[in-house]
Amino acid sequence: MGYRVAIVGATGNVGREMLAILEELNFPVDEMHALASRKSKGNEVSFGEKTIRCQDIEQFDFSTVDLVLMSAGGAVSREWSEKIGKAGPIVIDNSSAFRKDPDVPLIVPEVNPDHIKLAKKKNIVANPNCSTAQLVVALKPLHDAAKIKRAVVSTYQSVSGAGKEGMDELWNQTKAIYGLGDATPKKFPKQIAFNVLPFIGEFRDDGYTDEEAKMWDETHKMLDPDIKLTVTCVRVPVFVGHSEAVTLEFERPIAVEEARAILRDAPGIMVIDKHEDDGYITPVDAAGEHAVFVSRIRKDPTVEHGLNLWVVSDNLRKGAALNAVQIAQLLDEQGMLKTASGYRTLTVG
Ligand code: 2RA
Repeated sequence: MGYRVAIVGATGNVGREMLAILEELNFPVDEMHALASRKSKGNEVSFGEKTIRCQDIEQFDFSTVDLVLMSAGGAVSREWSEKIGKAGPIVIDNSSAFRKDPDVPLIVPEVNPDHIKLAKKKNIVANPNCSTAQLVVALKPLHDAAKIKRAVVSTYQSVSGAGKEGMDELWNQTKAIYGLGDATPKKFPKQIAFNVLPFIGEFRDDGYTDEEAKMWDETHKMLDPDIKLTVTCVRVPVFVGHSEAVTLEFERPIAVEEARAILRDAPGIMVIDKHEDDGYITPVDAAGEHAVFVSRIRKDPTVEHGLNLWVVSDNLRKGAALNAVQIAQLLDEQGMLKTASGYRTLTVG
């Protein structure tokens, strides 16, 4: 006996990855519904061997499903998630709409699985921002070992974080710069091909962007509000995979070898750290993978207990769709998901 699942935003980058990962991880699905706005109604998506036609969200009866994965942006989520939660199913929401809500758990299963019980309050679980998800997976085991006092993070975020339009813009501008079309920026504020943009999201009054604020707000909610975190988010001309240069200052001493061993043993992490020309990870290597990769682990000699790391992950997977499916697995393991005939007692592997 499996679940009746609906995906809102099924035709987007993350929606398609959600469908692929539910299938890859053998999540127990009895029925799958693809939902989209009226303009995408009738479009088709694949789920395993099946082709599913998108239905209009406005016409769908949410009381007929057990689990809803939302990936249609903040406005759609603000309009729908609470209504859906009240109709019965648990919503796993990929947008920023509920991440700061004290009655909604924000979950990365490797980091704070114990927060999941709070989902009963509104039937909503929030999925973190992509750049935060990979960061907290890497920070959690080091924080447990030596307590992080301060972190300085610079991101190198791929264009797929801005959706399919972001990917199309990089592709089209790259061609246009070689004389095959129009290179005018549309999705990004400046040219992204052969360039880097020190700006993601929207400016706040303090000069930071909301993308930067998400990283400290979400890290504080999931891991520890006492970690001092300062961030610069940068968009780079990479299709898939976010990278982060991370500088950490600890309360207690932690040697490079010890940190490497801790990270190697930690869930969800793969350490690739050899002092060879290709002994580190890049976003091209990480695309399509499930792990958070850590490379370039080295001492920061400018502070008393400091380390530098390079952290890379597939932003559409661990940064979005994979983490959402892992939350669904956690809900299943905890017996918090209802099926058509009651709660499942079996757990998925
Ligand atoms: C980005 N973090 O990369 C965003 C997507 N959630 O634009």
